[in-house]
Amino acid sequence: MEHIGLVGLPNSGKTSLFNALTGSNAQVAMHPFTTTETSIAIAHVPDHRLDALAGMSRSRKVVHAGVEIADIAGLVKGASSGEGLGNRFLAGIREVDALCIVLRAFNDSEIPGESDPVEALSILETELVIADLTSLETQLQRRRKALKSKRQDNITEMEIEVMEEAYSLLSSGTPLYRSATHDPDPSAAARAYRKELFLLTDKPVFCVVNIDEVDIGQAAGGVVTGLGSGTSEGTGKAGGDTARQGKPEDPVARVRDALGGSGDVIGVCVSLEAEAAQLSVGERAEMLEGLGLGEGALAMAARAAYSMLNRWTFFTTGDKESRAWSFRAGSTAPECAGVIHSDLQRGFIRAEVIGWEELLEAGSWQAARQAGHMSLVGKDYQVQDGDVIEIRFNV
Ligand SMILES: Nc1nc2c(ncn2[C@@H]2O[C@H](COP(=O)(O)OP(=O)(O)OP(=O)(O)O)[C@@H](O)[C@H]2O)c(=O)[nH]1
Ligand SMILES: [Mg+2]
Repeated sequence: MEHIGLVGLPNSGKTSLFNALTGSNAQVAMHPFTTTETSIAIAHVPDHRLDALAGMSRSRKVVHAGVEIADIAGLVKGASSGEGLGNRFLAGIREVDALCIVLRAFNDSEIPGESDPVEALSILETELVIADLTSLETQLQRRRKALKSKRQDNITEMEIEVMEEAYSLLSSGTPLYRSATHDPDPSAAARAYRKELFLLTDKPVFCVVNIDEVDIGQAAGGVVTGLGSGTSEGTGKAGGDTARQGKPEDPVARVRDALGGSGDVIGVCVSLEAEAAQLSVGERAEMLEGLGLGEGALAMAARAAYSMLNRWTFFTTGDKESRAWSFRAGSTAPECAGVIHSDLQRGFIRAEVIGWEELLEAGSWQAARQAGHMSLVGKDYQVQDGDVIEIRFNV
């Protein structure tokens, strides 16, 4: 399961977001550093395609894909040299596959903390870069020494090169995820090796800008959408800009500019989403709809995380269960079968595949098969996002 860490300054709303995403009840408070230890919980990824398929199959059970979320202690300027909770954030971040940077843009004079999201982003990036530099320096020294004394002859030039390249980027203040040159098309070996360095900024990022309630009302459907490099950027920007006439520039747009395309940026009013998350599914949909928030931020955040991690979803459906399975984009049918169970991959014979929309149109598996809409695919088939699959196997 993918693992995403929430990173941000104190009082940016990380724990509130964590609770909303995972249905947890971790402590939220106005004082800084409320969270001191990392907590981890699973967020179910809302998916309307799965709901529709489950409805069609009258499934007794519906299983959404999940993603693991870690709520990490806040960090402040100087954290890498001991300010605030110091390096407590490091352990939490090392483990995750991707970073969700939470930036406060809501104003509340009673709650201390930075409320300029661009300033916050710059502080966070500086701390992450310093932490990476420190860790890389130690690793480089160790490697150079080993190379010199020939104690360890399995260190290659490539490895030193990868380290030095990363070092020079970080020294110029650039988080690795911002560097296009860092990742044009490194060899598989270089890529694998870089992962072993466990650098914090060598992970994909996306930003959640925690906006004010008033801004949602004014920018209904605008500010809240717009996955930076993704599908709805146009509408997101347009909505935000027109809605904010006479106001300072849209904080989401400002963060998007500051991040320069290195990750998706989503505006979320975390306090509202947290409230909505307490409601039943029906009431929640009603509340979000009433506020012009559509499906809400949780689904959007999950999608941003998925696209960032290069994950797609396939489905299985039947009267017993409908289920969403997450897989690495580009996987073959047997690899996807292996996501369900290793036996299915080992004994894979072929699979019946149909797009989720086509299946819904047909009305049932049976009807789709009779109408000849089902494809019978072999081991080379590359599974597409939204495919519904039935696997034939024999072990
Ligand atoms: N007005 C407003 N307040 C919010 C919003 N999100 C969070 N808060 C408040 O901000 C304070 C801090 O929220 P938390 O979720 O505890 O923030 P955190 O980032 O986890 O803070 P630390 O654990 O201290 O790093 C609480 O009083 C929340 O109620 C929001 O969208 N609007
Ligand atoms: Mg917290």
